Amino acid sequence: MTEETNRDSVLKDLYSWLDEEVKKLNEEFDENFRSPNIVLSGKTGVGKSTLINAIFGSHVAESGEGKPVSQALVEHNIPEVSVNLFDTKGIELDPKEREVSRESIVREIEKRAASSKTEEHMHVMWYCISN
Ligand SMILES: Nc1nc2c(ncn2[C@@H]2O[C@H](COP(=O)(O)OP(=O)(O)OP(=O)(O)O)[C@@H](O)[C@H]2O)c(=O)[nH]1
Ligand SMILES: [Mg+2]
Repeated sequence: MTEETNRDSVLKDLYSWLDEEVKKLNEEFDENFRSPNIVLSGKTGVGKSTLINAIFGSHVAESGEGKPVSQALVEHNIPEVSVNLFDTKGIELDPKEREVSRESIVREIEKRAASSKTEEHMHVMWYCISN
């Protein structure tokens, strides 16, 4: 075998191995990210709970104005929509209240990150802002 054909053969094997690996990663991705976990954060009253209700097309999260409504991190899901949405206590001007919101989110992310199952991890954060 010449040096050139030997190199071609090694490259062919390498491409075929890479192809298999990418296929496996894609399969794993499709399996694990069927239902991504998304945590919503943002200032009080910005519309986090309203956005969750709009995505699900049903009233799952309490919303309203005037005073902070959502007081804790709460998971919402419905069988028809393949996402798990996590509503959170809004970020307030008061530093103590703000810390309560931050801590509850960090605690949830860390708890989930400790799992060996990637489908249990928190995958995305939506930081909601108002214009
Ligand atoms: N005009 C308008 N009003 C909105 C929109 N999104 C939310 N609202 C209103 O804003 C108010 C607050 O909405 P919520 O969804 O309760 O806000 P939140 O971020 O969950 O608030 P907290 O739970 O208190 O932190 C409600 O009266 C909603 O109807 C929007 O896109 N446009
Ligand atoms: Mg809310």
